[in-house]
Amino acid sequence: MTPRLLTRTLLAAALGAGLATSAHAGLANGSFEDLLVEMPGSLFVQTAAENVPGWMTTASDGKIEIWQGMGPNSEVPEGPSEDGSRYAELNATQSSTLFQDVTGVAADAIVGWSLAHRGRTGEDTMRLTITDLGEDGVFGTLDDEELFTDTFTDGLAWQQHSGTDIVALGNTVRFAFEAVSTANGDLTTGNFLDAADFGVGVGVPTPPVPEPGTWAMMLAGLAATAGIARRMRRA
Ligand SMILES: [Ca+2]
Ligand SMILES: [Ca+2]
Ligand SMILES: [Ca+2]
Repeated sequence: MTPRLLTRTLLAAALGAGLATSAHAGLANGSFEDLLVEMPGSLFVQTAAENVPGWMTTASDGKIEIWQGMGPNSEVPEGPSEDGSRYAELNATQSSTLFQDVTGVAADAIVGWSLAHRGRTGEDTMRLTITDLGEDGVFGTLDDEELFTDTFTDGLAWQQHSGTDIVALGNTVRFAFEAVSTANGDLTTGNFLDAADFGVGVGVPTPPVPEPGTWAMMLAGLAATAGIARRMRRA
């Protein structure tokens, strides 16, 4: 390996270690970035759930509402997304539940969840409910067991919420979001949701990213390595 290649390889390894993510994602399209309809120039779209991969709704018209942020310097009062460029509003046109049914979580596995939530015109409140569907795998029957439920009230800034200590029962699990209240009193306008995830390893604090000082030391070390290699080559 040439000195230059060695330096490059070490640098790539250092950067890779800093960027690695480890969370196992149980949700599909939890950040709402994947969308099968165009939304050129539009702020939001109310579209059939099948156009939003991974997600389902109890709304009788089957519609899910997806918004796209305009970036951190948005002129739009509703503002940018928390993750990527898109997010969802709970309730497109009617009060309903936005959900995913997750399979393949082993019995006794410790699972966690995370999400980002904010209000649209002021403080909005949403509820997250995680339900084991029981042996019949059907929601709303007697063998259902609620594993977790909580409400979150947030203002106009995105807030991260997470939890880590849910014990799975080994059946299909429903991960469900509902609007509880909105600042303007209309349940169909408010409660923005982004960056939702659920599964083993989700919600656990990620290993600390090296401090800027550490990076500087690592880069100085690499530069020294390259310098030694250059001197060796000249010798
Ligand atoms: Ca997103
Ligand atoms: Ca709406
Ligand atoms: Ca059931």
